[in-house]
Amino acid sequence: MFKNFFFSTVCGLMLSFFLSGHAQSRVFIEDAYIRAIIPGQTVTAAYLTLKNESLASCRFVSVSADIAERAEFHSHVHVDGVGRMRELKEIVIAQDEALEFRPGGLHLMLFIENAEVNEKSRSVITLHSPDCGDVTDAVPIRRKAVKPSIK
Ligand SMILES: [Cu+2]
Repeated sequence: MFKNFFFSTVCGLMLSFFLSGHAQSRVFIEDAYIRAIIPGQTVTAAYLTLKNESLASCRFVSVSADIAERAEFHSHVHVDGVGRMRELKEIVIAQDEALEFRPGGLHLMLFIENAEVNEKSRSVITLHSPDCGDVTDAVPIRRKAVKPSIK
């Protein structure tokens, strides 16, 4: 009786140890898309959810996309009732948190010289973190808005 209790406790501890070990380095991108470039424009935005299921917070200092010459983290702020974008030099995502990049809020700004990239269907986006490593996803370029934008 006592032995059985002892064994199940040890097994339970070992199981939780393995599960937490497995969760390490789990930082990933979900629900990502890039807004198709409007002809004549040289910028577009990418939206995604960044999830941090690792055992530490992660600081991201830069972003890159293979269709863009340059990419930046942007936030949306209202100054005197006018919406403006601000570049963020870094973003931090705490352990077990999800960070949403959504229209009207935090987003990735992609600076694109060549509008022919619209013929592509995807772009590889990579977020660079000195403490958590690179997080990468092949992100679809969305031609049409899925839902009407709220202004
Ligand atoms: Cu922007």
